[in-house]
Amino acid sequence: MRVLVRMPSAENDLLNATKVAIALGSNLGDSLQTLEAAVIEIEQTPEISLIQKSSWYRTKPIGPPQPDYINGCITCETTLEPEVLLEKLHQIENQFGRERKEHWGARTLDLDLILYGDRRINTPTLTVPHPRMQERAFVLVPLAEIAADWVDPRNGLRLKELGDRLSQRDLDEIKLIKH
Ligand code: A4P
Ligand code: MG
Repeated sequence: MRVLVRMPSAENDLLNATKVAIALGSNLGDSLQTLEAAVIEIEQTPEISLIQKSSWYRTKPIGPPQPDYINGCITCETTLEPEVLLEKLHQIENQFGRERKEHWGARTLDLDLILYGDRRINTPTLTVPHPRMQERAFVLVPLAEIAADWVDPRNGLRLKELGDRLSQRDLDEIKLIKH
């Protein structure tokens, strides 16, 4: 009888890791400082390793009247399953004083899971790819900056191509503020 023993090792962890894209946003408090600190917090999670971080952009709010946002994106590798990763992101949001009052309302920190490898996920608590990513310059522009060739599994289009479909009006709503 053959017995397979799986040894936990850095190599195994790497083999099981999936590339994910996370969008960060903030429009309350010292947003830039919060976002930079949130990236460090994500990076310090043992099961997550940061691949790349985009520039930060000042963006006009979508939703009820509220202050401008700062938005950006990161790509990471993780061995966490999608729901566990979402839970971790919620924990970090809470750590930075996130309160959920109004739908699409102002927040100290919003962490959205945009892409999880090439998986399509539809559960009551998680939809991936993020259902509104293709219409949002504040997600597509920073994400295309660091992952232009990543393909949206819903339509086979690269992020760069999705970004090229944004209108000039959408693009006018976002301004690069920090590399
Ligand atoms: N949820 C489902 N799928 C996901 C996913 N892929 N990533 C669920 C993250 N969460 C996901 O989210 C509500 C619930 O969505 C979660 O409990 C989770 O189980 P939330 O963060 O509590 O609330 P929300 O962010 O207000 O809701 P939603 O619908 O995710 O809003 P969006 O689409 O993220 O929009 N304008 C600018 N300029 N910049 C922004 O960043 N963000 C929003 C929020 C509105 N306007 C904005 C911005
Ligand atoms: Mg959110």
